[in-house]
Amino acid sequence: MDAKPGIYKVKDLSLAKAGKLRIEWAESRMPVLTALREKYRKSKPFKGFKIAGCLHVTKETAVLVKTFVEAGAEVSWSGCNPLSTQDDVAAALASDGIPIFAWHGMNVEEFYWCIEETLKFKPNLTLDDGADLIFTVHKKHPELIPNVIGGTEETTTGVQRLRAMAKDGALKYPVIAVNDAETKWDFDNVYGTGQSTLDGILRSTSVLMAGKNVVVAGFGHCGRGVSLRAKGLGANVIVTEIKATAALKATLEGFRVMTMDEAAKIGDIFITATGVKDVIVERHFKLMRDGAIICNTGHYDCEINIGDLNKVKKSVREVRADNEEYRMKDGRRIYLLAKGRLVNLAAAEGHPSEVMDMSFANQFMSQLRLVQSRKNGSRMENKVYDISTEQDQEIAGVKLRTMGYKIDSLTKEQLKYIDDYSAGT
Ligand code: RBV
Repeated sequence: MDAKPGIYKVKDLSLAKAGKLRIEWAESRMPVLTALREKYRKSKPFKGFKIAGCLHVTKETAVLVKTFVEAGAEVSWSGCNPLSTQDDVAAALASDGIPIFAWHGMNVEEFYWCIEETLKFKPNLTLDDGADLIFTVHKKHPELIPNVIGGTEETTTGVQRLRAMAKDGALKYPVIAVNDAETKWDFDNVYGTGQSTLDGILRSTSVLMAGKNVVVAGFGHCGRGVSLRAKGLGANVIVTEIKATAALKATLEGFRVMTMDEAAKIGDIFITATGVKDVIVERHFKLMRDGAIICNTGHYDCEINIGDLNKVKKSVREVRADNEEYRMKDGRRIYLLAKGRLVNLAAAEGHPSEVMDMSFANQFMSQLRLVQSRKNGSRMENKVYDISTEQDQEIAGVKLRTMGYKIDSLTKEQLKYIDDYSAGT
């Protein structure tokens, strides 16, 4: 471990060179974020503001962090999952003098220690993926709250919890729900999760997807993306759901819908994408075929009940990186990927840079909105804010342009027509 107290703690600083190359590669695929960097490099709107971030330390996140720094911010960063840190990227950030506390394979105590380290510089802004940082501020460091202008949240589960906090009056500063932006969840959650989840499964198993019964638990944005991509590789996709409308959508996309109790008997690969705990439990493990592969792509590692799996197992051994074979008492084998943590980040590299480009442009612009609200004295309430339609359209517009596409725009007459309620057939 390489560490400088209060400045960084990463696995191995000598990985910095490799990390820099990886970050450069991501940067070359992230034109929206780099355009924002160019735009604010001179004016430095974040000058004098400190951002504490808790978000997967990946090559894409590094591009975001460097963009904040170029725009004048002071940052301090931790990863938001014990298995998602890319150690070479963490080393590269540390060697650039960015306070970073993250390494792959940390335990839960170390995870919270890292968050605590990032809070020592008394941030004005928090940036979360999964809300662990903002929960720590609220529960353990209420003394920091008067200093905080607001925060942003990257993912579905985090936003859900923050909305619950706001409803109970427990949220003590404004938060912007980056996840709920159209340019985030209709892209990152669908195509990002779809591709990176299969990437994680393939890297840790190298199995043939064609012809497999792939059971996807949850048909939200993420589950839909995973289902579509698995189908594209020739899998027979089965969806399990608890929400009637989502299940109905899955059937009309051509997927079979059934309960997990039924699916457990026939699945070859199980992927949880629900945001809820105990989706696969003891009785399901008892029904599974020999050789079944199970993994999770939801934010927390509680969707597959690993305590239950340990209860019914006879032995366990690692057979490949991120792939553990659980042998049952009756001799069947079940393969658990990435210890039930998000397989796309733990066993692969997370979502591709092109899609994180839009998610992180939303992060940047939302943090900027919080700073500007402070500068112009407009008071934001202690609630969860959505990002604006204008921001979504701006980000999508820049993305399209950088991809080389042009679109039409409405004429004055067409605009008038849309609002004209006297017009009929
Ligand atoms: N996620 N980040 C990456 N490559 O940096 N990949 C996925 C990356 C985010 C994604 O936005 C999702 O909402 C969150 O991880 C789940 O923790």
